[in-house]
Amino acid sequence: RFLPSRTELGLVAVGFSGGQCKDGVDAAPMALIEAGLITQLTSELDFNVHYDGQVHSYADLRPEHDPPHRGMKNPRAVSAATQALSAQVYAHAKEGRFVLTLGGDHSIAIGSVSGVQKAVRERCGRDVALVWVDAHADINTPESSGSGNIHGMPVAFLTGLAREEDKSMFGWLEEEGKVNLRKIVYIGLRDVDRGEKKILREHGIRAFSMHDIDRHGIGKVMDMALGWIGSDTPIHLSFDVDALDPMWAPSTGTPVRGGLTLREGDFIAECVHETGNLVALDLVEVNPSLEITGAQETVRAGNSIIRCALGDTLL
Ligand code: B3U
Ligand code: MN
Ligand code: MN
Repeated sequence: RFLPSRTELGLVAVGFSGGQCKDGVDAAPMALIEAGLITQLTSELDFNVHYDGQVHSYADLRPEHDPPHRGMKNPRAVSAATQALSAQVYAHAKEGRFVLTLGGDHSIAIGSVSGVQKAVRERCGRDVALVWVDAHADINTPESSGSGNIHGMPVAFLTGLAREEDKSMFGWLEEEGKVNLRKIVYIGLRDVDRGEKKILREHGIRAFSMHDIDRHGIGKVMDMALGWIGSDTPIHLSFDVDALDPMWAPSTGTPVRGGLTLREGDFIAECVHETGNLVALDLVEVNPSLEITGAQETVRAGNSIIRCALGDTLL
Protein backbone atom coordinates (compact mmCIF):
# COMPACT_ATOMS: atom_id res chain seq x y z
CA ARG A 1 0.00 0.00 0.00
CA PHE A 2 1.20 3.50 -0.84
CA LEU A 3 0.88 5.62 2.26
CA PRO A 4 1.22 9.34 1.67
CA SER A 5 3.87 10.99 3.77
CA ARG A 6 2.62 13.04 6.70
CA THR A 7 6.00 14.66 7.26
CA GLU A 8 7.88 15.02 3.98
CA LEU A 9 6.51 17.43 1.40
CA GLY A 10 7.92 18.28 -2.02
CA LEU A 11 6.90 21.73 -3.20
CA VAL A 12 7.13 22.72 -6.86
CA ALA A 13 6.34 26.33 -7.75
CA VAL A 14 5.33 26.70 -11.38
CA GLY A 15 5.09 30.18 -12.80
CA PHE A 16 3.76 29.08 -16.15
CA SER A 17 0.94 30.70 -18.11
CA GLY A 18 1.33 29.31 -21.66
CA GLY A 19 -1.78 27.11 -21.46
CA GLN A 20 -4.01 30.17 -21.77
CA CYS A 21 -3.82 33.76 -22.96
CA LYS A 22 -3.81 35.97 -19.87
CA ASP A 23 -0.64 37.18 -18.17
CA GLY A 24 -0.38 37.11 -14.41
CA VAL A 25 -1.15 33.50 -13.48
CA ASP A 26 2.62 32.93 -13.39
CA ALA A 27 2.80 35.27 -10.36
CA ALA A 28 0.56 33.01 -8.26
CA PRO A 29 3.20 30.80 -6.58
CA MET A 30 5.07 33.84 -5.25
CA ALA A 31 1.81 35.42 -4.06
CA LEU A 32 0.81 32.22 -2.25
CA ILE A 33 4.25 31.94 -0.66
CA GLU A 34 4.36 35.62 0.32
CA ALA A 35 0.98 35.18 1.99
CA GLY A 36 2.64 32.69 4.35
CA LEU A 37 2.23 29.29 2.72
CA ILE A 38 5.58 27.82 3.70
CA THR A 39 5.23 28.93 7.32
CA GLN A 40 1.82 27.27 7.37
CA LEU A 41 3.28 24.05 6.09
CA THR A 42 6.24 23.97 8.44
CA SER A 43 5.10 25.65 11.68
CA GLU A 44 1.42 24.82 11.70
CA LEU A 45 1.27 21.50 9.88
CA ASP A 46 4.71 20.18 10.85
CA PHE A 47 5.88 19.30 7.36
CA ASN A 48 9.49 19.08 6.38
CA VAL A 49 9.33 21.07 3.13
CA HIS A 50 11.62 20.16 0.23
CA TYR A 51 11.66 23.23 -1.99
CA ASP A 52 14.36 24.43 -4.38
CA GLY A 53 13.45 28.06 -3.68
CA GLN A 54 12.62 28.76 -7.31
CA VAL A 55 9.54 29.63 -9.29
CA HIS A 56 9.91 27.67 -12.51
CA SER A 57 8.72 29.31 -15.69
CA TYR A 58 10.63 26.95 -18.00
CA ALA A 59 11.34 29.98 -20.22
CA ASP A 60 14.65 28.43 -21.29
CA LEU A 61 12.73 25.51 -22.79
CA ARG A 62 10.41 27.71 -24.83
CA PRO A 63 11.13 27.40 -28.55
CA GLU A 64 11.47 30.53 -30.60
CA HIS A 65 9.04 29.26 -33.17
CA ASP A 66 5.89 27.74 -31.74
CA PRO A 67 3.04 28.00 -34.23
CA PRO A 68 -0.31 26.34 -33.48
CA HIS A 69 -0.61 22.63 -34.10
CA ARG A 70 -4.05 20.98 -34.42
CA GLY A 71 -5.36 24.32 -33.17
CA MET A 72 -3.36 24.18 -29.92
CA LYS A 73 -1.71 27.44 -28.87
CA ASN A 74 1.93 27.32 -27.71
CA PRO A 75 1.98 23.52 -28.03
CA ARG A 76 5.76 23.07 -27.84
CA ALA A 77 6.18 25.46 -24.93
CA VAL A 78 3.43 23.76 -22.90
CA SER A 79 4.77 20.33 -23.80
CA ALA A 80 8.34 21.18 -22.79
CA ALA A 81 7.27 22.84 -19.52
CA THR A 82 5.00 19.98 -18.49
CA GLN A 83 7.61 17.39 -19.41
CA ALA A 84 10.15 19.09 -17.15
CA LEU A 85 7.59 19.46 -14.38
CA SER A 86 6.64 15.81 -14.68
CA ALA A 87 10.25 14.83 -13.96
CA GLN A 88 10.47 17.19 -10.95
CA VAL A 89 7.24 15.90 -9.46
CA TYR A 90 8.25 12.30 -10.13
CA ALA A 91 11.52 12.84 -8.26
CA HIS A 92 9.66 14.02 -5.15
CA ALA A 93 6.98 11.31 -5.32
CA LYS A 94 9.56 8.58 -5.84
CA GLU A 95 11.08 9.58 -2.50
CA GLY A 96 7.69 9.03 -0.92
CA ARG A 97 7.00 12.71 -0.44
CA PHE A 98 3.63 14.35 -0.65
CA VAL A 99 3.80 16.59 -3.74
CA LEU A 100 2.32 20.08 -3.74
CA THR A 101 2.38 21.83 -7.12
CA LEU A 102 1.51 25.52 -7.29
CA GLY A 103 0.38 26.80 -10.69
CA GLY A 104 0.37 28.40 -13.06
CA ASP A 105 -2.52 27.60 -15.35
CA HIS A 106 -4.16 24.17 -15.35
CA SER A 107 -2.15 22.85 -18.30
CA ILE A 108 0.58 22.12 -15.74
CA ALA A 109 -1.47 19.20 -14.43
CA ILE A 110 -0.23 17.27 -17.48
CA GLY A 111 3.15 17.34 -15.74
CA SER A 112 2.14 17.00 -12.10
CA VAL A 113 -0.37 14.18 -12.52
CA SER A 114 1.81 12.15 -14.89
CA GLY A 115 4.80 12.48 -12.56
CA VAL A 116 2.81 11.32 -9.54
CA GLN A 117 1.12 8.51 -11.44
CA LYS A 118 4.42 7.12 -12.68
CA ALA A 119 5.97 7.16 -9.19
CA VAL A 120 2.91 5.63 -7.53
CA ARG A 121 2.84 2.82 -10.10
CA GLU A 122 6.49 2.09 -9.43
CA ARG A 123 6.09 2.18 -5.68
CA CYS A 124 2.95 0.10 -5.27
CA GLY A 125 1.72 -0.97 -8.68
CA ARG A 126 -1.50 0.98 -8.32
CA ASP A 127 -3.23 3.66 -10.38
CA VAL A 128 -3.95 7.03 -8.83
CA ALA A 129 -7.46 8.36 -8.70
CA LEU A 130 -7.81 11.93 -9.92
CA VAL A 131 -10.19 14.32 -8.17
CA TRP A 132 -10.64 17.35 -10.45
CA VAL A 133 -12.31 20.30 -8.75
CA ASP A 134 -13.12 22.92 -11.36
CA ALA A 135 -15.86 24.99 -13.01
CA HIS A 136 -14.60 23.44 -16.26
CA ALA A 137 -13.99 19.85 -17.34
CA ASP A 138 -10.65 20.59 -19.08
CA ILE A 139 -11.19 17.50 -21.23
CA ASN A 140 -11.26 19.07 -24.69
CA THR A 141 -9.23 17.36 -27.36
CA PRO A 142 -7.36 19.69 -29.71
CA GLU A 143 -10.16 19.06 -32.19
CA SER A 144 -13.09 19.69 -29.82
CA SER A 145 -11.54 22.82 -28.28
CA GLY A 146 -12.98 26.13 -29.43
CA SER A 147 -10.21 28.19 -27.85
CA GLY A 148 -7.05 26.19 -28.57
CA ASN A 149 -5.97 26.90 -24.99
CA ILE A 150 -4.25 23.83 -23.59
CA HIS A 151 -5.43 24.52 -20.03
CA GLY A 152 -8.79 23.30 -21.35
CA MET A 153 -7.22 19.97 -22.46
CA PRO A 154 -5.08 18.42 -19.70
CA VAL A 155 -7.51 15.63 -18.81
CA ALA A 156 -7.74 14.59 -22.47
CA PHE A 157 -3.95 14.20 -22.70
CA LEU A 158 -3.64 12.54 -19.28
CA THR A 159 -6.21 9.88 -20.15
CA GLY A 160 -5.00 9.28 -23.69
CA LEU A 161 -8.20 10.65 -25.25
CA ALA A 162 -5.90 13.10 -26.99
CA ARG A 163 -2.65 11.75 -28.37
CA GLU A 164 0.36 13.07 -30.17
CA GLU A 165 3.23 11.11 -31.66
CA ASP A 166 5.60 14.05 -31.77
CA LYS A 167 7.81 14.02 -28.65
CA SER A 168 7.96 17.81 -28.67
CA MET A 169 4.18 17.95 -28.44
CA PHE A 170 3.14 15.61 -25.62
CA GLY A 171 4.45 12.50 -27.35
CA TRP A 172 6.73 12.17 -24.28
CA LEU A 173 3.70 11.17 -22.19
CA GLU A 174 4.15 7.47 -21.56
CA GLU A 175 1.48 4.94 -20.69
CA GLU A 176 2.74 4.67 -17.10
CA GLY A 177 2.02 8.36 -16.58
CA LYS A 178 -1.57 8.17 -17.80
CA VAL A 179 -4.74 8.06 -15.75
CA ASN A 180 -7.65 5.64 -16.00
CA LEU A 181 -10.90 7.32 -17.13
CA ARG A 182 -12.83 5.34 -14.53
CA LYS A 183 -10.70 6.77 -11.75
CA ILE A 184 -11.52 10.41 -12.43
CA VAL A 185 -14.10 12.31 -10.43
CA TYR A 186 -15.12 15.88 -11.20
CA ILE A 187 -16.62 18.23 -8.64
CA GLY A 188 -18.01 21.72 -9.20
CA LEU A 189 -18.60 21.69 -12.97
CA ARG A 190 -20.79 24.42 -14.44
CA ASP A 191 -19.18 25.55 -17.71
CA VAL A 192 -18.68 22.49 -19.89
CA ASP A 193 -18.42 22.74 -23.68
CA ARG A 194 -20.72 20.72 -25.93
CA GLY A 195 -17.89 18.51 -27.16
CA GLU A 196 -16.77 17.91 -23.58
CA LYS A 197 -20.27 16.86 -22.52
CA LYS A 198 -20.24 14.30 -25.31
CA ILE A 199 -16.87 12.98 -24.12
CA LEU A 200 -18.05 12.76 -20.49
CA ARG A 201 -21.22 10.93 -21.55
CA GLU A 202 -19.60 8.53 -23.99
CA HIS A 203 -16.97 7.43 -21.50
CA GLY A 204 -19.25 7.36 -18.47
CA ILE A 205 -16.95 9.70 -16.55
CA ARG A 206 -18.08 10.40 -12.99
CA ALA A 207 -18.93 14.06 -12.58
CA PHE A 208 -20.70 16.10 -9.90
CA SER A 209 -21.89 19.44 -11.22
CA MET A 210 -23.09 22.42 -9.21
CA HIS A 211 -26.58 21.05 -9.82
CA ASP A 212 -25.66 17.86 -7.98
CA ILE A 213 -24.21 19.89 -5.12
CA ASP A 214 -27.42 21.97 -4.91
CA ARG A 215 -29.53 18.83 -4.95
CA HIS A 216 -27.65 16.60 -2.50
CA GLY A 217 -25.47 19.01 -0.55
CA ILE A 218 -21.69 18.92 -0.55
CA GLY A 219 -21.56 16.28 2.23
CA LYS A 220 -23.46 13.68 0.22
CA VAL A 221 -21.60 14.58 -2.96
CA MET A 222 -18.28 13.95 -1.24
CA ASP A 223 -19.53 10.60 0.06
CA MET A 224 -20.51 9.63 -3.47
CA ALA A 225 -17.33 10.97 -5.06
CA LEU A 226 -15.00 9.22 -2.63
CA GLY A 227 -17.17 6.11 -2.67
CA TRP A 228 -16.66 5.91 -6.43
CA ILE A 229 -12.90 5.99 -5.95
CA GLY A 230 -13.00 3.45 -3.14
CA SER A 231 -10.73 3.20 -0.13
CA ASP A 232 -7.16 2.08 -0.51
CA THR A 233 -6.56 4.14 -3.67
CA PRO A 234 -3.95 6.88 -3.81
CA ILE A 235 -5.56 10.20 -4.71
CA HIS A 236 -4.25 13.18 -6.65
CA LEU A 237 -6.37 16.30 -6.04
CA SER A 238 -6.18 18.90 -8.80
CA PHE A 239 -7.92 22.03 -7.56
CA ASP A 240 -8.68 24.88 -9.95
CA VAL A 241 -9.47 27.96 -7.89
CA ASP A 242 -12.19 28.90 -10.41
CA ALA A 243 -14.30 26.11 -8.91
CA LEU A 244 -15.00 28.63 -6.16
CA ASP A 245 -17.59 31.28 -6.83
CA PRO A 246 -16.05 34.56 -8.05
CA MET A 247 -17.40 36.08 -4.86
CA TRP A 248 -14.60 34.23 -3.05
CA ALA A 249 -12.05 33.87 -5.81
CA PRO A 250 -12.45 36.68 -8.35
CA SER A 251 -8.81 36.75 -9.48
CA THR A 252 -8.79 33.91 -11.96
CA GLY A 253 -8.65 33.76 -15.75
CA THR A 254 -12.13 32.47 -16.49
CA PRO A 255 -14.44 33.11 -13.52
CA VAL A 256 -17.89 31.51 -13.74
CA ARG A 257 -20.69 32.58 -11.45
CA GLY A 258 -22.71 30.08 -9.45
CA GLY A 259 -19.76 28.28 -7.91
CA LEU A 260 -18.68 26.75 -4.63
CA THR A 261 -18.64 28.74 -1.43
CA LEU A 262 -15.37 29.15 0.38
CA ARG A 263 -16.47 26.55 2.94
CA GLU A 264 -17.57 24.07 0.28
CA GLY A 265 -14.13 24.35 -1.31
CA ASP A 266 -12.39 23.82 2.02
CA PHE A 267 -14.78 20.99 2.86
CA ILE A 268 -13.89 19.13 -0.35
CA ALA A 269 -10.21 19.42 0.57
CA GLU A 270 -10.87 18.29 4.15
CA CYS A 271 -12.83 15.24 3.01
CA VAL A 272 -10.10 14.20 0.60
CA HIS A 273 -7.56 14.61 3.39
CA GLU A 274 -9.65 12.45 5.73
CA THR A 275 -9.37 9.48 3.38
CA GLY A 276 -5.70 9.29 4.38
CA ASN A 277 -4.94 8.54 0.72
CA LEU A 278 -4.07 11.95 -0.68
CA VAL A 279 -0.61 11.80 -2.25
CA ALA A 280 -0.51 15.02 -4.27
CA LEU A 281 -2.24 18.36 -4.69
CA ASP A 282 -2.26 20.99 -7.42
CA LEU A 283 -3.56 24.49 -6.75
CA VAL A 284 -3.93 26.34 -10.06
CA GLU A 285 -5.35 29.35 -11.91
CA VAL A 286 -4.89 31.96 -9.18
CA ASN A 287 -4.15 35.13 -11.15
CA PRO A 288 -3.22 37.89 -8.71
CA SER A 289 -3.11 40.56 -11.44
CA LEU A 290 -6.72 40.30 -12.56
CA GLU A 291 -8.53 41.98 -9.67
CA ILE A 292 -6.79 44.64 -7.71
CA THR A 293 -9.28 44.35 -4.87
CA GLY A 294 -9.95 40.60 -5.03
CA ALA A 295 -6.41 39.34 -5.50
CA GLN A 296 -5.62 38.93 -1.81
CA GLU A 297 -8.97 37.19 -1.24
CA THR A 298 -8.20 34.71 -3.98
CA VAL A 299 -4.71 34.06 -2.66
CA ARG A 300 -6.09 33.53 0.84
CA ALA A 301 -8.72 31.15 -0.51
CA GLY A 302 -5.99 29.20 -2.30
CA ASN A 303 -3.86 28.89 0.81
CA SER A 304 -6.90 27.85 2.80
CA ILE A 305 -7.64 25.00 0.40
CA ILE A 306 -4.04 23.84 0.63
CA ARG A 307 -4.14 23.88 4.44
CA CYS A 308 -7.38 21.91 4.52
CA ALA A 309 -6.09 19.30 2.08
CA LEU A 310 -3.00 18.87 4.23
CA GLY A 311 -4.87 18.21 7.41
CA ASP A 312 -5.51 21.49 9.17
CA THR A 313 -8.56 20.74 11.30
CA LEU A 314 -11.04 23.22 12.68
CA LEU A 315 -11.00 21.75 16.18
N1 B3U B 1 -13.74 25.00 -22.04
C1 B3U B 1 -13.13 26.22 -22.49
C2 B3U B 1 -12.96 27.23 -21.38
C3 B3U B 1 -12.05 26.90 -20.28
C4 B3U B 1 -11.50 25.71 -19.92
N2 B3U B 1 -10.76 25.91 -18.82
C5 B3U B 1 -10.85 27.15 -18.50
N3 B3U B 1 -11.60 27.78 -19.38
N4 B3U B 1 -10.29 27.74 -17.44
C6 B3U B 1 -11.80 25.92 -23.20
O1 B3U B 1 -11.12 26.87 -23.56
O2 B3U B 1 -11.47 24.76 -23.43
MN1 MN C 1 -9.06 23.94 -14.82
MN1 MN D 1 -11.45 26.13 -14.56
